[in-house]
Amino acid sequence: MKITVLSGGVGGARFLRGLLAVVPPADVTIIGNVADDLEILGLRVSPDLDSVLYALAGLSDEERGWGRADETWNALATVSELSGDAWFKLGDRDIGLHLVRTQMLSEGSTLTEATARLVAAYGLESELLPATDDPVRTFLQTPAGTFPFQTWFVERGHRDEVDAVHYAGAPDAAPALGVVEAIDNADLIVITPSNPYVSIGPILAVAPIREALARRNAPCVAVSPLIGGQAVKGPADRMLTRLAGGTTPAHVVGCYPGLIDALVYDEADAPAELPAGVHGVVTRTLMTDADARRRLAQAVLDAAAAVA
Ligand code: FO1
Repeated sequence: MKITVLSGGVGGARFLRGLLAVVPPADVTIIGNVADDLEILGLRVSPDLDSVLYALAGLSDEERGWGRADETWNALATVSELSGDAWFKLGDRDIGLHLVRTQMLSEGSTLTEATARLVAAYGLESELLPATDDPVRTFLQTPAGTFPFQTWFVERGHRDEVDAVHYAGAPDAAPALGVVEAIDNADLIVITPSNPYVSIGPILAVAPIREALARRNAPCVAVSPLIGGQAVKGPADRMLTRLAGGTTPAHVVGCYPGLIDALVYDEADAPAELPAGVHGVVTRTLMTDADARRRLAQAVLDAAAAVA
């Protein structure tokens, strides 16, 4: 069974670890968000692609959720001493990956090619595709001004309420090679438990990707990122409250109009009334350990079987 996963952020990477424990990794194509990407200290950083790479390679820092385990921070300390941009914390090991990616891009490779090389180097069997090779970037409009994603999220600690989300570059962006085919040819499409606005939204903002999902033949199952109406980490709950008017499973479904057939959501949010045509599956969604991750992945497969 071919499974295509739309993934963003830390929740996406955690979910994928569970999924790849219950299905053959070679059956899975991952489409990653790239609108969080940034250029900093001369390096091209793709946080959401890297969260997937590190998670699948068994290299991620489990507690932090981003970056590598056993990290050291010597380069960043020097950046700090020299009054450079140290607000975005790049560890020494992580920097090594950014050096390789940045060199490949500066020599003319696409992000898709650079990512494929990293996937191969780590011996991963799943395919990891950036949603697009074009520069799509998320901007948050807030009462304090409009900020690029990482400025708002990391530098300002996502303290500003969000009035609107913009995906700069999306109207002109083309899907990366293989992305639309992966959706068209999938037997199952999954949307990971990620922030609908800043993790999945930028993928769907690329029109041919959204269109492929809208005309899907395969079931599309989303996992809610909220538990008891609250985000496990990050600003998803505050964003849904302000932008969607609430944090129930129905509000999550409302972020994906016409695009999903089932929503897997937490028992703390049950019972929920979902819009017609969207099947609900209730389970425990907190991914505390390998067992919990596997159970959640299995719930997604069960949801797919129920709506197929
Ligand atoms: N998140 C933070 O909260 N603070 C950081 O300093 C930070 C650095 C960082 C470096 C590399 C990387 O791949 C991710 C990093 N993240 C950091 C996470 C990242 O900003 C977000 O988790 C994602 O962009 C959200 O999808």
